[in-house]
Amino acid sequence: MSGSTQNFDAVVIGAGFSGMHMLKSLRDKLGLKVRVYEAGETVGGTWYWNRYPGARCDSDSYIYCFTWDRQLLQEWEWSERYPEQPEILRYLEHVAKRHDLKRDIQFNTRVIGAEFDETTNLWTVHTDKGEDVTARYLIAGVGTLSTTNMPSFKGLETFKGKWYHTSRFPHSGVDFTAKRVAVVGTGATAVQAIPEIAQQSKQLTVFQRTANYCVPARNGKVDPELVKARKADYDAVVKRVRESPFGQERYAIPKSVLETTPEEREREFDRMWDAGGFDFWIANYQDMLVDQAANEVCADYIRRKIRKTVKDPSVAERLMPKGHAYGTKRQPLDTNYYETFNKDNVLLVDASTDGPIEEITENGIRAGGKDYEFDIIVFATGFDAMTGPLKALNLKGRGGRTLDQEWADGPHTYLGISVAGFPNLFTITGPQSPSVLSNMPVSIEQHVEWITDCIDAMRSAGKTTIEATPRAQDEWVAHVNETIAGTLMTSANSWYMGANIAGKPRAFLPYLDPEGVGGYRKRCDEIAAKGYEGFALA
Ligand code: NA7
Repeated sequence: MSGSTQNFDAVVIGAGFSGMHMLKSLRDKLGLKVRVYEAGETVGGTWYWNRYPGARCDSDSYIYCFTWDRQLLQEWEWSERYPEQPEILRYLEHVAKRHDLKRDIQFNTRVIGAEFDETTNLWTVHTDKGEDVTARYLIAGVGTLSTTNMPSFKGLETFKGKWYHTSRFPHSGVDFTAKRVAVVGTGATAVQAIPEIAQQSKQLTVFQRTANYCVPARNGKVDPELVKARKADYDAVVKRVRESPFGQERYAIPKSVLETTPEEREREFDRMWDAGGFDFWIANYQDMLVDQAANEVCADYIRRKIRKTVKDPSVAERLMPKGHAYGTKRQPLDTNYYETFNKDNVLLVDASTDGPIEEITENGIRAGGKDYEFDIIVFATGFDAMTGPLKALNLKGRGGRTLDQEWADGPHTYLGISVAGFPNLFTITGPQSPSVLSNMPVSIEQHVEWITDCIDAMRSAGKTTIEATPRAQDEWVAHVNETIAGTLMTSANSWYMGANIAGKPRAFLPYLDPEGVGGYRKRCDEIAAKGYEGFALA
């Protein structure tokens, strides 16, 4: 270490929703000296990187924002029900300016490693700019869906056209006019992008590996009276979402779908379908995700919708999900997704019926023995979710142990906030916390508040380190796995299960608290109230 090494109380990695709030909280509430490192050239995280056509949030804008700035909740006017990527980025820029956050954020700088020094009890953090700094606390706000999954397609380097991954789209945009375009993937990202690209391009071919169950978003302007009512009621709104099952004002129907008459459930399904958004997924009948027969009733409704919307019966058949239960993969929200396949310039190539992608050629894609020619290929192939961004940090805990070693068979954390053997490391919305199963800002704020209180309590008590005990961690991992084992979620090849990445261990990555994000919050608060039960403080 050189004599000029800078020392901070805390280093925060990432300047998205998590890192921005963490900085605000540690700096302005606790008075800590904080440095944030951010790989992008400005704030925004996921909303800085994901610029593909149609990129927008799937949570309603009135709850997809910071709630710690109550004044801003009143002042900010979202233009639509679901904010579009540029609008969210504008919002985050505004917050950064309003709270003077950028002076403590170093942009265009990626953290490439950090190790815990067992003699000084400090983390040394290394960046790609050649800096080494030390910090007592290391806080990862690296996001859950930020490590791009770009499968190694044979022949990609030979393709003469242009290709892009949705999560790394050019800032200047892509001109699809008069172009023959391929989209690979049909996850939540592709479902947003496909209708937009179909409108802009000459010809669009969609390569589908697994058909998805999509439900309508029903985006649009929000009734000004409703906006007004929500603003007048924001304290209660915030309380409700914090205590809710999924960080939204959505609650399951407390009844088995199998106990309803066909007419009754059809009415309920129609209501949810017409309302749009996540209702059909997380406010459906309570046994939808635990009982195969109940699930099939819900799945059947969506299949009937697909059949009705898509004019060509053979295309409709191929768009119909088979082989996984409804809701076990991330719910895509769509705007004219199924309708897009009625357009003359849109072709569906389905891996199971038309044959899988074999290779990328000079001129396009070969699938099922057939050659398709393209000017542009868009890969909407997702992310190495949750564990990927943390592993990429190359952290070394006690004894030089790495997360690759600790997590060889899937994540091991305590509460999704802490990892045994990695003292003073906090992971905002880390694996085995509700995170991606909730409206993200709600879970981010909960972790940021908890971490801030924890550091404050440590400082008051004169403690230098906090770390999860191996026993508490083992019990938490067992609890996370037991909880999900009673559902259908483990049956799908989803990114929740790590199944989208070759060689990734099969393990459920988030945590589904039976009592929702409200129950999880209570658990975390009780643990803190009991003097950080399950943690060792020294
Ligand atoms: P997803 O949901 O992981 O979707 C990726 C899509 O790409 C999905 O349809 C995959 O098929 C497909 N895929 C992945 N690898 C391949 C290969 N090698 N060949 C063909 N097709 C492939 O990512 P998204 O970006 O859509 O969404 C991620 C989250 O971001 C989203 O859920 C929101 O939370 C925000 P598969 O289903 O694996 O068969």
